[in-house]
Amino acid sequence: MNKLNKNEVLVKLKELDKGWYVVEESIVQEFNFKNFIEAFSFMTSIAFEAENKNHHPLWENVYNNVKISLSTHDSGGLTEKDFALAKKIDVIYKRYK
Ligand code: H2B
Repeated sequence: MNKLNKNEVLVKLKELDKGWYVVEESIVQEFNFKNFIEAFSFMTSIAFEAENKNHHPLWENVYNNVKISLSTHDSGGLTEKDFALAKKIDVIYKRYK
């Protein structure tokens, strides 16, 4: 899969919900929930999507907070796959808002 250039990344970033930011070769977002169970349920929904797309997040969970970082290691940077998964994550998160 083709690595996106800086300009393409900025264009794609605008298509996502607020809060996603670029860190080196990845996009990052933090999500907050009522409690741990909601945070974990959110992660479980993403896990099914990740398996389905064969594209997996790097993430960190502390109680009600989930920090997600997306990158395509196989391509050495950001690709369409990261933005497709980010979009899906935005949709899933709306269930908890
Ligand atoms: N997930 C992410 N985020 N980046 C990858 O490059 C990646 C992945 N590669 N999930 C996949 C699996 C790869 O390891 C397999 C072999 O297709």
